[in-house]
Amino acid sequence: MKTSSVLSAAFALTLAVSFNLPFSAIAAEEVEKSSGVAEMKPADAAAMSAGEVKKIDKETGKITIKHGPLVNLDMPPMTMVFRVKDPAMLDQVKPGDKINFVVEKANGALTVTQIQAGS
Ligand SMILES: [Cu+2]
Repeated sequence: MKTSSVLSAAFALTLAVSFNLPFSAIAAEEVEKSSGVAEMKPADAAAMSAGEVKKIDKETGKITIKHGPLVNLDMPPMTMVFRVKDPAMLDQVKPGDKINFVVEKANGALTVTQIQAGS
């Protein structure tokens, strides 16, 4: 071991000992704070909605989906028409498909930004 390593190890040890009490106090406080956040849901899970494709209109870039509750838009289940962000998304699905999708409000229009095969 080089002299400098020994010195920095000794310095680190000194730091650890001298700050031992404050560190313990901070750690205990962090545990208390985090226990209150445990029930939060991940944002991604809330944004993904379930639905069934009813109709596809490739010419206008629109899709009709019988959807479940849209949590992020505070919308109850219904059948409605959405725009799609990219017309190529309409090639991935066909009427009758069960899907999971993400819908966002873009320029005042409800737009489907992601589609995945659902179950
Ligand atoms: Cu709706």
